[in-house]
Amino acid sequence: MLAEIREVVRAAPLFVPRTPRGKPMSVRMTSAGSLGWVSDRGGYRYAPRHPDGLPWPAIPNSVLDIWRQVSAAARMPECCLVNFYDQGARMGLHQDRDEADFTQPVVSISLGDDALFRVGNHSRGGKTRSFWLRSGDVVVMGGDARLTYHGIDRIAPGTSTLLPRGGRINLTMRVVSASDLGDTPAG
Ligand SMILES: O=C(O)CCC(=O)C(=O)O
Ligand SMILES: [Mn+2]
Repeated sequence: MLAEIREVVRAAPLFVPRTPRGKPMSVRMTSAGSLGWVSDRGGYRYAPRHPDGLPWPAIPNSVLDIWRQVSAAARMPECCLVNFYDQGARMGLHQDRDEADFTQPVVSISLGDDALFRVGNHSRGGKTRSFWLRSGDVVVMGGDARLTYHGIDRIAPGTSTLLPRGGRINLTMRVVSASDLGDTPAG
């Protein structure tokens, strides 16, 4: 899987996304699939091309195999977002809600250093729980958990030897577009 992700990053280099207010995020990211997640002054959205203008590479088979094994979903993912965390990177609490079909799960794969994953509620605030995600861990955010707030407080440098220069890769597979079965609300 790592070799396939390296191919993705060769074709679609990691970039530093900016929040809609212009603040650089601490993770570097890229995507595979027909749509990739991007963020800049234009807002959070899925786009058919990398910021450099090239189409995103295909989602690797090893990654799709995990989706098939754990998702029990009728649809296949259209995006595999690739996040790279170096020592100081984190990701604030957020919901994944730029997709049109919340009946489909988000499936996350962790590779490399351990990360402290925080899970909250369906709205901001309230009690949260934290878990260490280790290399090889897979998290399915589906059903009632599809829209829970989540984030990464920090990574623990030096806890994995998978990546020669350390750090953490997180892959999240997402179904982005509305279902064409007509069983979800229009829009
Ligand atoms: O790095 C992680 O485990 C979570 C990533 C995430 O929540 C996201 O990319 O939306
Ligand atoms: Mn997320």
